[in-house]
This record gives sequence, structure tokens and C-alpha cells, in this order.
Amino acid sequence: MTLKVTLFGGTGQGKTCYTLALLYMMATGIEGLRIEAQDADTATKYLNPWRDFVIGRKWPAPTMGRREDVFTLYYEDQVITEFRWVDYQGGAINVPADESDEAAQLHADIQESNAVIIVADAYTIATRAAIEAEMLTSSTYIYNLLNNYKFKPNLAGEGIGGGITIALVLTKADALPEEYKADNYDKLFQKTRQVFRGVVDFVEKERRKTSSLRPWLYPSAMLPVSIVGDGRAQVTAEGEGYALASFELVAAPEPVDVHYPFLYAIGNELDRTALTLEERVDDLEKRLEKMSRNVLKRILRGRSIRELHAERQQVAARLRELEPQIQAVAGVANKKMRPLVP
Ligand SMILES: Nc1nc2c(ncn2[C@@H]2O[C@H](COP(=O)(O)OP(=O)(O)OP(=O)(O)O)[C@@H](O)[C@H]2O)c(=O)[nH]1
Ligand SMILES: [Mg+2]
Repeated sequence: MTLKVTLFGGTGQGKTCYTLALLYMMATGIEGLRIEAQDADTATKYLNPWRDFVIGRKWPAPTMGRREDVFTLYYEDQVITEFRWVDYQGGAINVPADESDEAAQLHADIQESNAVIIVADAYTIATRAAIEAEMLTSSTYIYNLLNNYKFKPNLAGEGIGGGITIALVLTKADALPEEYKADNYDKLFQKTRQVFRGVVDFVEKERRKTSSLRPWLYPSAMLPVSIVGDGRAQVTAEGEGYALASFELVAAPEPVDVHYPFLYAIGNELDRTALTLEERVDDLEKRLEKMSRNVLKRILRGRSIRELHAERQQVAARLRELEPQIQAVAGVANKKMRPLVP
């Protein structure tokens, strides 16, 4: 039984830093929820670069390719779900699926995901012209991928599996100019909605259509986070052209708010499991058969569509059982996050 969370975003947006901080924070547990890596080696793989960051004050190296690991989410001593966490090199977004295995895999990951965590650099959003920020955060590419694999199939009435939870993580918030932090980040949220308007507009249109009786198909929210904490990193060079701003750590890091987007993603998936339970195998078949061979092969990984359907049903049923226990925790994240559509 696995839930799938795919983390992606443009080059240098802070995906790996966010992952390291999140796994570190959640390893010891927050409000009863705890993440455990599948094996000791996986834990070490994430803890080593985190140690080099905290003690050596060294940022992690840019990601090469794609990295997928299996974790288990616990509430107290109970297993809630396994989840597969996928971290991508930013470049994978900007390449067509028929030209690169990496890109085809990303497309498959998105189609298959229960939730996506989109990582975008708040400092870039705040300090660069909107049109440049769109290119640097890859917001248009991200919209394009979500549109093809999640939005469009759903609009065509091909079943409910098309919905998805979207958590937008706005990284490097510690470095934001004061005016972007004022009024609880009001200016940052405004500019982010402009930069990500493809996604925002889609979610807004869908929201108007959805009846209040059904769980929301596209829960979407954002939150500024920092893995270092206010005043603990300094800009060493402003961004220009393709180059993003660079930062130097000047004090021991104290991560801020990193766990909320993750809890939001998991919590909303619980709400949406009712939809997955309604999904019919022929709907899933119809949807998947339209996909390019290259992408479909990666979604199925040797399983038949029927087997995939059975697995999805199983995850949904299990999550439903555990819903009351973790709803309280997810509720806190829901309050903390800012809706993408105001
Ligand atoms: N000030 C500040 N800078 C950050 C923070 N998180 C990341 N950075 C900066 O952003 C850079 C890129 O972060 P990564 O996590 O490597 O970015 P990525 O999205 O994984 O990049 P690729 O794997 O190359 O696509 C870091 O080297 C830091 O300079 C943060 O919380 N605060
Ligand atoms: Mg990375």
C-alpha cells in the first residue's frame, strides 16, 4: 500500500533542501506523526547531507537525475501509509517526454501521484520581474504538466482519478524583502498567484463547478517556508539572467514551517479517498490507454491496470479507516496554509 507524493519544481528552487529539512523534522515526530525511512541506509543518505549543512554550513549539491525513496508515515505507533517520495533535478521539467527517460518518468510520476508538492523560490518570485520569475520557477512548464496529466483528463469526464492535492512550497522565505513579509506575506501571495496563474485559474474555475457535497477535487494551498530561519542566511550575489541569487549560511539553521505543506498534502488525500473508492476500473483503463507508451509503461511497472486499480482501492480504504486519528493533525496544516485561490 503506497501513497505517492512527487516533489518537483525548477532548477535550484530549493527542492533538495526542503526534503532534507522535512525528513529531519519528521524523523523525530510532530504532533504524533512521524516518518521512518524504509531502511537504515535510506535514512543515512538523507541525514548525511543534512549534517554537512548544519555543521559544515554547506548547501547540498545540485541533484543529478531523479531520486525515489520509500518512507512510512506513522501516527503514534500505527502505520498510516507508506509513501514514495520522488525528488527531481529541476531540469527534468523542461524536456519533452519522448526525448528523455527522465522526463517521461516525471510525467508518469505526476499522473500517478496522489499529491504533488511544487517547490518555488519565494526570493526569485519577489525580486525578479514577473515574466522572469515564471521562467525561473518553471511555473508555465508546471502548469503544462499538471494540465496534461491531471486537469484535462478530468475535464473530459474520464473519471475522478484526475483530481490532485497541490501544495506549493515557497522556499527561501527568510531572505524576502520586508515588504513581501508584511501583512502576513500578502505581497508575496499576490505575486505568486500572478506567476502561477495557470494553476490558480484552473483551480478557481473548477471550484465554482464543484458541489459542496463532494470532497474538493483540487485542494491547493501555499506556504512560505525556510530551512534556515530569519536572518540566518545572507545574500552573497543577487540573481541575474539564468543565475539565481546565492546565499551563505551565517548562523545555525532553524527550519520554519517545513512540515505543514507535507501534512496538508497527506491530510487532503484522506479527504479525497472517498473519490478514489468510487473510481471504476474501466474509467481508469480508458484514462491510461490514452497515455504515451513511454509514460504508461512507467506507471504500470509490470502491473496490469486491474492490479493498479486494486492497489489504489486498497490504499483508499486503509486511509479511510485511519481518518479520524490524523484528521486533527491535518486540520492544523489546513489552517496554516494559504489557499491558492483566495
Ligand atoms: N536563504 C535560503 N536559501 C535557500 C533555502 N533553501 C535553499 N536555498 C538556496 O537554494 C539553493 C538551491 O537549493 P536546492 O535544494 O539544491 O535546490 P533544488 O531545487 O534541489 O535544485 P536542483 O536539484 O539543482 O534542481 C541552495 O544551494 C541555497 O543557496 C532557504 O531556506 N533559505
Ligand atoms: Mg535538488
